[in-house]
Amino acid sequence: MNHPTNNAFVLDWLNDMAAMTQPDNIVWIDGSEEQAAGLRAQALASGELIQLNQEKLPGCYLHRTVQNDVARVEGRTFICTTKKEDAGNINNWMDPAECKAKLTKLYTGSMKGRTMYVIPYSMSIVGSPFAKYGIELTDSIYVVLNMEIMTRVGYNVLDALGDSPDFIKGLHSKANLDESNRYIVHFPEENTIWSINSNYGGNVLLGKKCFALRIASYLGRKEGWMAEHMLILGVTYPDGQKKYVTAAFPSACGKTNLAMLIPPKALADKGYKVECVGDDIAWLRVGEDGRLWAVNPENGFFGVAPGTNEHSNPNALHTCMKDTIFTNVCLNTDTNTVWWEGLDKNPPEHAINWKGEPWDYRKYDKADKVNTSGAHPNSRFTAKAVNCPCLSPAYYRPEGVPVDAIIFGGRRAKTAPLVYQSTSWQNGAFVGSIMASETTAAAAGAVGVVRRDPMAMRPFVGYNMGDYWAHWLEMGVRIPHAPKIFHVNWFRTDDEGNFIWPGFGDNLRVVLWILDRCAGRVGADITPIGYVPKAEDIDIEGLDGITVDTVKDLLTVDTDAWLEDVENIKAFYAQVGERVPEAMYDELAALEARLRASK
Ligand code: OXD
Ligand code: MN
Repeated sequence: MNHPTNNAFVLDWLNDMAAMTQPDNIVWIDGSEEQAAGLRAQALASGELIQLNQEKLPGCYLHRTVQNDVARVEGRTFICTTKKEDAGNINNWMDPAECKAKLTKLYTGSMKGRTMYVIPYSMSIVGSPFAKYGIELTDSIYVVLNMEIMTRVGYNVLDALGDSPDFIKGLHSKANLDESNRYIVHFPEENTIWSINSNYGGNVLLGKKCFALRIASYLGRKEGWMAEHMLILGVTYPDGQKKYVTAAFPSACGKTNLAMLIPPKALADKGYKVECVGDDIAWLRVGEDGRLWAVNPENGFFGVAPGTNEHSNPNALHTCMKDTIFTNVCLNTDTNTVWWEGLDKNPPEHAINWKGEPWDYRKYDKADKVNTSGAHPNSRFTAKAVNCPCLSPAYYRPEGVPVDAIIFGGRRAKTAPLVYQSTSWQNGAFVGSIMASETTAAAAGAVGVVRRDPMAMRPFVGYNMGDYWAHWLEMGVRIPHAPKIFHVNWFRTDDEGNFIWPGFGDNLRVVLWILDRCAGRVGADITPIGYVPKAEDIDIEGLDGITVDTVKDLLTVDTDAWLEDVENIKAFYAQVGERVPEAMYDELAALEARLRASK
């Protein structure tokens, strides 16, 4: 067979993987629209894709996964380093040789009767100093078509790679989608990812979580840069000045919404504009100017559909109105269009739910969403970045954007104030390490169950969490003009459990305070946890129902709640284990001492 590359490392590996999986054919993916159209036609014929109304949703398709394969599977995700302690206590670990032996049995013959697709792809712009290359082998057309949206696919990647061994080897097989043999495993020491028995995006689009976070975080530590679970947002001031922030929130806490926000009228009237550079992943490097620079290594958005609407995120809604693959949403059979919970208040009369069954919206029960909703709660859209109305021109810049502020955030009903600023890079890294989200009554029944999710990276660090924190601390020393680090919480509730802060576009008001702090334009009050705004410095012009007193309330620091949190943090640090840097324990002790002194 003719290969589009002579790279011996690529060809030898491909031969080995093909010998194991035994596909009938091997097809190289060249990135052309012509080839993609042929694959779509095959997927339509097999039922893997359903064509949607091409007038209303041009280039859009629907895919349904099997019912037990609808989300990332953290319990079956492994980091296979030679030494267990290098993966750490927060990751699942398997010995690399044992893991390969076990999975080899599952992969053997798994592609018999199928085609193996070879996808050369780039994370970030091909040829740019940030770019890293990968090749994914897969037996899923769905994966090929999604990868063509989410990454930059084509033979130019092979040209850029030349005869180098420096690429990430990804092997994916749907096999027979057997849940009990589903594995997502990473060999960071060998630049290798193996995924089997799933066909759900987060487990199988290997460029995303597997490469751009787990493997890249490992490489970042080795090479002196950072791979983070962060959106990248640009703010343009009325005088034309542009500033950029990155923000890390746990999954499903509104990163895509913040990344694409529309300024509230009062701020839009003053001339503020917002642009999206990325919604999920940032790769960060120190620039020649001594600042931290960020790129979005992806080429599309793999967004959660439910809750996306004209109010929460009109830009995302417009982005997915064309060239989009929807997964596990509800099909309106009258119009052949899609619907999901929270899209609008008009569920379709005639519909097929995410399971592929006729659906009656009258039977919807909030307490049993998975079984009664039209769209699965984790249903998704895979949409092209170029179709986003607020995509930043800086998205196309190989060098990325300079970062003024890093924002951490969680979903905390009471503890965290609307916003606070750390007192130094080290203190900011500590703030990231203690990030947490709480379940609320609305979401899960039990209020106040805290899940610690450091830097929103708990499921995505490709090595020991303690070493990851040490890397954060080291990076602070290496960045002469480091961004300032903040923490936000949009989710404080009143005594009835209602959110106090309006969120969505109005979050820009908080981002502007953050940028004012970075520019030294505004003062703040020091508290035991860090700097908190003076309530009158948050611009609330045009905001209904929110007064300076409401903002004051949102900014209070509840010492007792924080002291309780300190105990929870101690337990988490103990779980992370021996490699927690001393400096983090110093920060924790100092926080506790300040809280006690303030009582
Ligand atoms: C996630 C995602 O789970 O981005 O974080 O899909
Ligand atoms: Mn994510």
